[in-house]
Amino acid sequence: MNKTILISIIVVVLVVLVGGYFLFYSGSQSSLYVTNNTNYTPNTSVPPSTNTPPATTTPSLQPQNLTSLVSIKNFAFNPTPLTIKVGTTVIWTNNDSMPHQIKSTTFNSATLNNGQTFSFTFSTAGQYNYSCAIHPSMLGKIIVTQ
Ligand SMILES: [Cu+2]
Repeated sequence: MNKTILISIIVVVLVVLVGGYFLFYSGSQSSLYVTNNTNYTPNTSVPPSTNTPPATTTPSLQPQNLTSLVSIKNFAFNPTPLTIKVGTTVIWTNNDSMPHQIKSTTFNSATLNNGQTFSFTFSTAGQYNYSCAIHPSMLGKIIVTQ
């Protein structure tokens, strides 16, 4: 009878040991899956790179915010001709002590005294000739491309 009890105890101990071994083994397996999950984590951190498309959206907004400057100095427009892209806003600044007034078939400014500016946004491609309403010999040209 004592031998039977001893054998059954040994069997129980073996079952516990084997069971524990399998538990540990499966535990180490699950820890392997955890490291796999952490390997997948960088993939889920890839979506922040989808923040890049907004960055490409920003440049598409920038052309609409483009500005070009034309200086009016010594009875001349500078630069002229000026080549810009559609959507660009041109800002003329009168740097002469004399007043000037931009005149064209498309855009016209008020009389610009020294330091005053006039701006016009070109939304259609084409060539735009303009002059000074006060000094007709002052000629300028804006070339608007797509
Ligand atoms: Cu003028």
